Amino acid sequence: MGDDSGMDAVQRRLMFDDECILVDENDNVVGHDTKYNCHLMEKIEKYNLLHRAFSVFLFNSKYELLLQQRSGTKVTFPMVWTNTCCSHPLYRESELIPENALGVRNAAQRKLLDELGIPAEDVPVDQFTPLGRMLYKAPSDGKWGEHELDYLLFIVRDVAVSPNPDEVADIKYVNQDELKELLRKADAGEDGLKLSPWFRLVVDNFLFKWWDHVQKGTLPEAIDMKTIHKL
Ligand code: DMA
Ligand code: MN
Repeated sequence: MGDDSGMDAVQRRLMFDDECILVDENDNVVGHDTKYNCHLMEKIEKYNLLHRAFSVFLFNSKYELLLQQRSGTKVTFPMVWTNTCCSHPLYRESELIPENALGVRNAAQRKLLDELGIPAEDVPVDQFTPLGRMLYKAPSDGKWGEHELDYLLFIVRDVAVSPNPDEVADIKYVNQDELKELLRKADAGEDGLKLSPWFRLVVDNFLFKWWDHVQKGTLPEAIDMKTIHKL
């Protein structure tokens, strides 16, 4: 199993307390396992472990997207810039509710508070729009990585933010041009700037066209919860 003695105590606790939902490639629930096991590349490869996840994209009323830089203590993908908030719905009744992805939306509300200090009343669960699902695999370092079926959730709200330093090193709101500049810098390796692989997949496949829908008020036209995009 290797040595986890360098692992941050807060992140270690989450690795064993959080019970992720295992799914098949069609998003049927097939079981559950610890966050620890679900993110070990060795187990992912050996048992083809795939778990359910979500990625929130929160826009303010100026249609700027809130980004976060993950804390240096995260076990997977420390210090990379990514979308507003990502995590996993847990294997518990309130986060397994399938109707219009309510379980995932409940989990999103929980983690926006935990990671960014956004009060639940600022992000009512009925304000999230589930837009689509993507399946991807991404190694972090040699030992850890992701293999997820990821629900992509948009929400447009002005919110109070107070980042939790155990989770988040920095935040910023960007407009489309500012994000394009960040992408350019990341591609050029400038300023040591790194982006998460899942954020990059969303950027390259969906983000700008969905963002245009946000700005035009036509977001419902972009919803496709039938397809699971294998990326
Ligand atoms: C996992 O995010 C989910 C995705 C979409 C990568 P994470 O590593 O930030 O999870 P957590 O916040 O639970 O550690
Ligand atoms: Mn994961």
